[in-house]
Amino acid sequence: MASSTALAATYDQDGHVLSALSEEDANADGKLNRRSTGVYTYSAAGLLVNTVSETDQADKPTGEIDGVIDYREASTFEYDSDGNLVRQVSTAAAIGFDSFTSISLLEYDSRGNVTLTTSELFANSDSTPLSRARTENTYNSRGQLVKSATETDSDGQPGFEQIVVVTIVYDGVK
Ligand SMILES: [Ca+2]
Ligand SMILES: [Ca+2]
Repeated sequence: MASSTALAATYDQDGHVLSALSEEDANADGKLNRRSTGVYTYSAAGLLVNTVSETDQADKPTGEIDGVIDYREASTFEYDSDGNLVRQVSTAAAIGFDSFTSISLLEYDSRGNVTLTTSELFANSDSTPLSRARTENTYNSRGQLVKSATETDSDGQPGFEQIVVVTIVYDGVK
């Protein structure tokens, strides 16, 4: 069974993608079974600040889309004065079902290495997260990652129930 996928995109004068289109005809019968669009927005400094993607998808690859969006995802990105990403909020939803929002915060050292990442996942507008994670990174004098400790909480009870620590040793570096 042949399939065809068509891709198209538009760009601004700096080469940033502004919009994207993807169409799929999995059984090459001339009827699309999936159509996705993306829209991208940038700050004056050229940093990506907002994305929205929408998908219209048939029930099966041999089916045909109906023009009604089935899945939508939107993200916003915030940066510090050095242009490092410090906050990302993404919401995804299959239309008619629960939506899920993830909020991630990042902190950096003076070299621009990520020292702390926290993320939380929420269903709908619930104030209590379904799950959350916190990763703390430690670097040596050369700026190489030597330790990464991740705590995760996904049981709905206060407190993190799992901790994973990874340590990395480099030859000849103290
Ligand atoms: Ca088709
Ligand atoms: Ca649809």
